[in-house]
Amino acid sequence: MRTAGFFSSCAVLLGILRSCDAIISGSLALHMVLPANSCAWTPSDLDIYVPLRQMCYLSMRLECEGYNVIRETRVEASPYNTTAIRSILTFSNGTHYIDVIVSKTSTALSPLFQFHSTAVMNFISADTIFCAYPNLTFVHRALINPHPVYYGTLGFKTMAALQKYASRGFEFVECEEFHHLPYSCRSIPRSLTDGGCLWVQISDLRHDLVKPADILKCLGVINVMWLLGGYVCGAYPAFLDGYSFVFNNDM
Ligand SMILES: *[C@@H]1O[C@H](CO)[C@@H](O)[C@H](O)[C@H]1NC(C)=O
Ligand SMILES: *[C@@H]1O[C@H](CO)[C@@H](O)[C@H](O)[C@H]1NC(C)=O
Ligand SMILES: CC(=O)N[C@H]1CO[C@H](CO)[C@@H](O)[C@@H]1O
Repeated sequence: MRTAGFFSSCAVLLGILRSCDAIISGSLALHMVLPANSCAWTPSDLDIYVPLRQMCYLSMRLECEGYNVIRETRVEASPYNTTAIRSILTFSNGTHYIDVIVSKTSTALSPLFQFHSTAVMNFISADTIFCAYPNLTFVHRALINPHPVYYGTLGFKTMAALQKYASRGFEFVECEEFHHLPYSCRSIPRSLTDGGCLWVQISDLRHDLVKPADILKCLGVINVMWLLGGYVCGAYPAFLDGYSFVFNNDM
């Protein structure tokens, strides 16, 4: 894993992820998901997602590695955008920057399905690499997540993010072009335990196979269900509102 830039070793990072119930998402996770020969860019940023209860511990671990908070942005939700993100902390050691995205819920996973497109619905945990739309992502295709685009007050930021992935070779496609593939239609609900998700174990394979259910338990959830929604395929102007629901033990 290309983390040499941020920590003394990969083991340090995986240890932090494990002890803080945290995940990596964003460019680095996408980079890990794509086959090496199809990926001409290298990620320059590290985004760590963490649940609120582990934020202090994560800060402490990062400080031990020479990183200090240089900026904190609180994210306020409005009635039209119900973001799962509580705040974003930027850490730096002078030369390297790490964004820590703190979720409001009991799991680091909840912001994932509010991202701008399927291209970034991937994560790395201490044990696994996960991809929500492997059929699309592997061929550099992505569906736009309508909710942040239509309701996000940060429309221009979302557009900039989409532009970034377009410049990295992603083509944003219409649902109709791909919805014949299983689990690739915006109008069909998905869940972390359906057959469309790809899980690749990265922890020591000499040990027992780590099942997705165990990984989810470590990350504080039983399941997440989501629907991208948007204009229903072939039924314009019917509009389906997207959602993502987190199921956890506290329910
Ligand atoms: C920040 O951390 C990286 C990785 O450990 C290291 O290579 C770099 O020199 C550090 N920067 C400073 C200013 O210490
Ligand atoms: C949601 O709205 C609030 C306030 O209107 C804004 O600060 C925040 O950035 C928005 N979030 C997104 C994801 O657009
Ligand atoms: C065409 C294609 O890539 N199909 C794959 C879609 O994803 C499922 C489940 O991950 C695979 O079994 C298919 O082969």
